[in-house]
Amino acid sequence: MTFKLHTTDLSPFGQRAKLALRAKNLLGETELVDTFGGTDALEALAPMRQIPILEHDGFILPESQTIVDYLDDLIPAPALLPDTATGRATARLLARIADLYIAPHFLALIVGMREGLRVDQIVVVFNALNEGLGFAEHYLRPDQPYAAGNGLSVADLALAPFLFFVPHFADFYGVRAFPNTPKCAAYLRAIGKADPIDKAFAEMETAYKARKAMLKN
Ligand SMILES: N[C@@H](CCC(=O)N[C@@H](CS)C(=O)NCC(=O)O)C(=O)O
Repeated sequence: MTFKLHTTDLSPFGQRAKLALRAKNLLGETELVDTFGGTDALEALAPMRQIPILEHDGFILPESQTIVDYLDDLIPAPALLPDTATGRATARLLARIADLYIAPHFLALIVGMREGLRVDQIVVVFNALNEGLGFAEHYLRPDQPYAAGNGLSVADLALAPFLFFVPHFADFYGVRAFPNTPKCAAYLRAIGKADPIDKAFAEMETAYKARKAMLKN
């Protein structure tokens, strides 16, 4: 089996797909194409022109969650969904909360790193982000390293890469991280030590530092 993943280390969507390849032990047989989104080369693969895009034996698949689900169908073990119906539903719900209520606010913060944001804009974006984090907070359990079930699941693959950025962006914009979501903060600390999330976080840390250094010049 050969895989090709178009992605870049800084992208939380890309890391979600890459984490699925790591979890399934497929990274060794994956060609990684380091690219940002929005290029003509990507449009030739998928009309959304966004990363990540997975290629597998001629099948071309965009959309991070769809890629995760595809890999979980293709290689069933280790499963990326818990055993029980409620556990599976909770994992899917948390991944959906990440996509619908957390991810959208990151674009403004990423663009703002380059172009700057006024204080009132920073307040609006972080209020919205904190509301989205509050939705995840409601479903996270205290004292559990994983977001749903007893092991790594689609919930961790979706949530952790976004939560990674929360303290970094809070630091960058001079606001408090997780002001009303202590379970999200504790979850981030715990999941960041779990394999293979630790490897994704190490890559993201390096890529984030490089981005900040580039913006300074
Ligand atoms: N819903 C998509 C979102 C992917 C996405 O927004 N990717 C960004 C990079 S983090 C991108 O490629 N942006 C370029 C563009 O939209 O032109 C997914 O889950 O894969």
